[in-house]
Amino acid sequence: MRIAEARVIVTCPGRNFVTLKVVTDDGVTGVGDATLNGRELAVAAYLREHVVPALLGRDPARIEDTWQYLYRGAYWRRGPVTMTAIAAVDTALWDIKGKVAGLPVYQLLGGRCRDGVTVYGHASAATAEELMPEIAGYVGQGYRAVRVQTGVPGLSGVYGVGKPGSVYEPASEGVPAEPVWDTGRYLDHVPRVFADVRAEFGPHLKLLHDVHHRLTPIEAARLGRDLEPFALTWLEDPVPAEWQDGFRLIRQHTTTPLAVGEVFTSIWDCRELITGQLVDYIRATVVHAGGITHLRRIFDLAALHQVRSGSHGATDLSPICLAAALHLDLAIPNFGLQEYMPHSAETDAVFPHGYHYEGGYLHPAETPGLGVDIDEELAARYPYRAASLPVNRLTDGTVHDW
Ligand code: EZ4
Ligand code: CO
Repeated sequence: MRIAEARVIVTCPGRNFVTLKVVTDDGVTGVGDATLNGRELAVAAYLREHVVPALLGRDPARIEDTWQYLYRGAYWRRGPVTMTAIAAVDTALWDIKGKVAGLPVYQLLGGRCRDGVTVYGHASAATAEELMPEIAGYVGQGYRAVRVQTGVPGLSGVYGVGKPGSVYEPASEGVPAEPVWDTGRYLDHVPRVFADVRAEFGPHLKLLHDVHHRLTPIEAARLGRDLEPFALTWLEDPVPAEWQDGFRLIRQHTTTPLAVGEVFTSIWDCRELITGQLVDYIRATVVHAGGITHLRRIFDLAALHQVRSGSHGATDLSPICLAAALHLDLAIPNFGLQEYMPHSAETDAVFPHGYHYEGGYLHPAETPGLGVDIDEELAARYPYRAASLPVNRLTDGTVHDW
């Protein structure tokens, strides 16, 4: 069997997605997510111009060899554009292997380690009053873990806080928006919110919070300490992800568990964090960290050091990435949690899939391969629309981390 064709499909059913569809000379197809939020066309060009021509005629069964060929062979290793492109190829080849074998991908990865994939939902609201019903809504649907984000008094909007009841969307059309950030107000407000949430929902609901890389290490250490009475499951992205030494400092001050990794693209970004046990959850994803093959390698290293998975699963990761994540989540011994934010109805229609949510768990499809596809005719009705993630500024106008 040979790779006969590979198509790069860009579509915007409410938001932009890039997809690679690999077709074999036997007519078997496989899909891979190649979406890099706000930089979509860079990956599309990398695939179209540099990767697809080299794939044609290759044996689709050689997944690891193809990964090595694309990673080592490029000379320019790592980085989000390269690793997202490699991920798309890798994911599509796993899908093909599953279809050829007649098995869902999790079976190829060693089979089930658990009955279902525990997911966490996103409760967010501008005010504490609006927040409580949001959390209650998730509890009512059977969620056992909820990420809690709120607005901060004195700030007009906060990244990661969506409108209750609407699909989460961090990007906006055109060039970046420039919201204003104030660390002091944030550090003062967040522990109060968690005190109220714990009082309302009791000790057993798993609570998470995402800092979005906006603090310094010592500020994050203080927040971790202030949140200790409320026993968070994790504090996410407390400082910019490349500040590996920063995590050592935070660790020295707090027992609040730490999670990081949604922007990581390879094992080299998190090697010290994992081997030094400086974090508790590694949140790298299939689509941005080199596909199922490389993410498995990261999770295996993490397993040796008591670090668990907590893969990113926001709405800018397509249903193909979510499907792939579920197969991996089911098969690894050190699974922690999976982020889950339902896609819009338009997105779900463009990516027909067999995974389903039930009582706090997601379950991958039992059909061969990943159990997800792209409806190319429908996708063609939604042309690309330029959109960007925001740029964070302090009150004096300085560009800040996020
Ligand atoms: O910032 O998906 O945990 N989820 C997040 C998301 C990410 C976006 C980036 O594209 O932090 O909001
Ligand atoms: Co996050």
